[in-house]
Amino acid sequence: MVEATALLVQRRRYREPNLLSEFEALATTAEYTVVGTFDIVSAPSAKYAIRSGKAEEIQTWIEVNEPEFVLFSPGLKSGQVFRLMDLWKTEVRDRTQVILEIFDKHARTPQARLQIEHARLKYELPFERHQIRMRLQKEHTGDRPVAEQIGAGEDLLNLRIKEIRRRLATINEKLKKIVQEQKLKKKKRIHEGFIELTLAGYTNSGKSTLHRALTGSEVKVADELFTTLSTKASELEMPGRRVVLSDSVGFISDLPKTLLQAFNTTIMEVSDADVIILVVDASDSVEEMERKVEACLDTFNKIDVNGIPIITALNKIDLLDELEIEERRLALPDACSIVIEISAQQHTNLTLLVETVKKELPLLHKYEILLPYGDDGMSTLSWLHEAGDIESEEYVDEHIEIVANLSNEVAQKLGRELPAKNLRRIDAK
Ligand SMILES: Nc1nc2c(ncn2[C@@H]2O[C@H](COP(=O)(O)OP(=O)(O)OP(=O)(O)O)[C@@H](O)[C@H]2O)c(=O)[nH]1
Ligand SMILES: [Mg+2]
Repeated sequence: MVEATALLVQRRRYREPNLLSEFEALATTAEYTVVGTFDIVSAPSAKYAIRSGKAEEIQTWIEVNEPEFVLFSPGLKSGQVFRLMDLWKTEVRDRTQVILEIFDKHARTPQARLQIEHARLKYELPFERHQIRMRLQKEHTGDRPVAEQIGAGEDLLNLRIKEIRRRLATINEKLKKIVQEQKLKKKKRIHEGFIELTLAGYTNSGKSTLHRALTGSEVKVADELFTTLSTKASELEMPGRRVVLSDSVGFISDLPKTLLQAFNTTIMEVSDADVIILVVDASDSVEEMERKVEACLDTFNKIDVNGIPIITALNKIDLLDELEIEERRLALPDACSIVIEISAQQHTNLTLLVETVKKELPLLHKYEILLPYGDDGMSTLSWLHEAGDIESEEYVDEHIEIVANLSNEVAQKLGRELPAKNLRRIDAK
């Protein structure tokens, strides 16, 4: 990690939102100390990404203040990075690189480590290509004919590209295996009658805090961006239901393409949910909250969560008064029709949130179940106590007679274990 001083330069078009404070949060999370900022409103230019006049103005600032790095948002082309470094005599990194550094710092699981390596290799390739070409141009003074030298350089480049391709293939292979294992685990959970509840939302909105509050898990919470990179599923207590709650990677506007590709499978997991809890940070300004909710809904559209019920948890209300909460509630788009105001940190309204989730879950149906005495019957009974909502339990001559409300998944699992006459649905169909 860096711990170095940095100047932030943001270029955006007229009407594009000012994301400087978010860029600053990214830089701070990546452990830069921000010593200055420029917000340049203009169309992109080819040479420096900003107009030459502006680039020179920044150069003067750099000469006076001597930051160790210049961080540039949005992403830059490799040629632009090198030209700006030449002009400013300072190391230049773009937003993608900063996000890569954060992901690198936070990647704990083997899956996240592989995903980040994948993203980094893809990101660095054009830079390497550019660097090798530049070196060749400088070395043209040698004895050998230029064409021969360029040929040798191209060989070097091809070799490096081949090497990267090979490594990418190995990573993909390893990731495929991890995803297969996860799918197997998931299949097992569905088979056991678990319902999937997933936390989604912008990075730093409080998903992990809510996960801890609801499940007692030990997932990491921090006032940083992208603290969580891999999915963690834990059981959530809900009488009559078996529910797992998943915490996962947060969303951000304009997530660089290389990272989107690398983390695609993790992000896609949201679309497997039975119910989504969209965690929204209400402590942001109304405009900022709207922008972030929009970015989340965009991501939902991309990964196709059509038809999955969404419950919006308007989080961090401990930081607001009544009026401010109402303002934010009103600003939420139509897609957020079910809204519960919560404070994950103070555990405010969490029971109401769970009750609301319960209403959105697939319906329970009433069954009469006849369980035989003996070990098998007893182990099914103890499982039923967790997986179903038992209304009565009577010990009669040949079996235990149970009336319970069951989800379809649990009833199906029971149907696989018991003869048909021992499981009968008794509510109106
Ligand atoms: N005041 C207040 N702070 C909260 C609340 N919920 C979360 N936070 C704080 O918000 C910050 C981010 O919380 P996390 O739970 O790590 O957020 P996250 O959505 O998991 O973030 P990433 O994993 O980085 O995407 C932490 O500093 C939390 O303490 C809340 O209800 N009230
Ligand atoms: Mg988190």
